Amino acid sequence: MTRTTALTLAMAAGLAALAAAWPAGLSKAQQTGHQHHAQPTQPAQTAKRQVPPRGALVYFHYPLDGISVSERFTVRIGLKEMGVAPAGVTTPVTGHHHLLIDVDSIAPDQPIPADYNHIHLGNGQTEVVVTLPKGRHTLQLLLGDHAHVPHDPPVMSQKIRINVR
Ligand SMILES: [Cu+2]
Repeated sequence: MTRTTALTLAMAAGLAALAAAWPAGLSKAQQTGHQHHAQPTQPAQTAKRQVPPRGALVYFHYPLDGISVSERFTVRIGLKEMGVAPAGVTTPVTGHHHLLIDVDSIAPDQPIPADYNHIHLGNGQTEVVVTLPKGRHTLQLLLGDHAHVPHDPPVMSQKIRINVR
């Protein structure tokens, strides 16, 4: 991604999304802001990945694949067969949403990065307002467990393409 994208997103996503849930592994210096939840007590590499129920599905209510949107728009998220819980909550069969913007691939056994391309909805939100530069972008949803680690297999949406006009 370009730096322009990063800066634009920084303004758009705001503190709510970005500060919501830094994964473990970032340095103290990077963990500015707040801690709404307990940090994992183990390194994520050794954490056992949660198994999602049959039929678990995360999907876009909005936007849909192929549409054009204005620069500032709301992403609305749907989830089947599982529940949404804030980061840090270990209730079975729950997770919190992540919006991946222009991300090619992720490491499914690692905590989801927290940066301008990986937006954590760590307070249990099911929608998020984003602002993107004009042009083509991809969006994808990925559920993460209490420690921001994807389930096994990952509960991940289709990658959609949008045009920001
Ligand atoms: Cu997360």
